[in-house]
Amino acid sequence: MSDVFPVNGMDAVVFAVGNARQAAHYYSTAFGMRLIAYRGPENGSKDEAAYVLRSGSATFELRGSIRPGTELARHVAEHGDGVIDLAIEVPDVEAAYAYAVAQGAEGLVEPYTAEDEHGKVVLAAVATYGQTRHTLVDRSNYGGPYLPGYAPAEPLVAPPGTRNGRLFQAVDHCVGNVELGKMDEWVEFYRKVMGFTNMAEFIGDDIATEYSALMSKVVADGSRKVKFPLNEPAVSRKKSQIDEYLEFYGGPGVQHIALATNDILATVDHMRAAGVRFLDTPDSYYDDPELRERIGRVRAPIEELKKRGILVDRDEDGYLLQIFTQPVQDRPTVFFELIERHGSLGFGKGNFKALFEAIEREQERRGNL
Ligand code: TYF
Ligand code: FE
Repeated sequence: MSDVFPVNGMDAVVFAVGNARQAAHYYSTAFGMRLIAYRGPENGSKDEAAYVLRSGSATFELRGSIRPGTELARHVAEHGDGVIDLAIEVPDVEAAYAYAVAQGAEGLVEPYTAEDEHGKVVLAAVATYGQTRHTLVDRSNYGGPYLPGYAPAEPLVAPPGTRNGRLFQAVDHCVGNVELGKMDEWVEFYRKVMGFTNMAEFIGDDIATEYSALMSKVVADGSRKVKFPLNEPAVSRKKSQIDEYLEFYGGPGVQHIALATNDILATVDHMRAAGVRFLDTPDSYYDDPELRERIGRVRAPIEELKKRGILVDRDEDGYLLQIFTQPVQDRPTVFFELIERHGSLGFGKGNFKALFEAIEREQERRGNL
């Protein structure tokens, strides 16, 4: 079957932040990312400063307004720091945009070509949940550091002292929170507009009412390079973590970005030492004989995982190690996940109970449960 909406992978995750200069410092020191490009008043950008950081194939762009009254300043005032764009690399922007809009997507930016001495990039954008967008990017004829208009930049700090000088190598998945009752509409949006299909992993009614207080489904492109889980709050005994997000973000938006690492132990050690806080996992998780039996042998001693609070899940294809940060800004909104996959294509279904209990302990500490 031919792919109606071929994609090459995630292009960049674009953040709107209150202070891009300081955010660039945080993602450099704490996440081990390398500054590669910059756009600001020094090179023709009157209203914004933007810092582009890279780790392996993962690219983050951090954008801050340098004046009052800009669209970006308003976005940050309304939502706090957050993700405004999950950019997707596609082989043919014109075709992808035309297909998406014909299938009912709201077009935000018509296809156009940006050019400089490094070549050409074709760009367009469509709207998704909340104030979030998907920019569609074809950079196959471009050799510059990021996009035309951005100057190359030197790293802010020395790379982390890990084996390959980085803490993660790719964006594994990007999760969106949508309003109550809207999850299936957004699943349908990605099916219609991008030809994405539902992956097997989901949190249905049964799990939701028992402990998770959310429902979740995962959509992915045909090649599984781009994976977008979607959450909605569930009506349960407690206030859903998704309601807390929607209240503090001021509507739907990106909840977490999962970063793929091949040494989660070293990554967690570096990030913790740099001041990143993670969700705690009680010792009972590791001492549960049923869990020990189910996960079998993994590449590190359980004691080492326990020390760091790293979770383990196993399915028919293999296993994964994962851990979640606390929210990374003042508002209880966006957080990160670190994931080390060994065959498993899942999202840690076996950890949902322990994970959601940990999230609820934090919600309670914030007085939002
Ligand atoms: O992406 C996922 O599905 C997992 C589990 O609020 C998850 O990381 C799902 C919902 C949530 C936190 C984590
Ligand atoms: Fe996740």
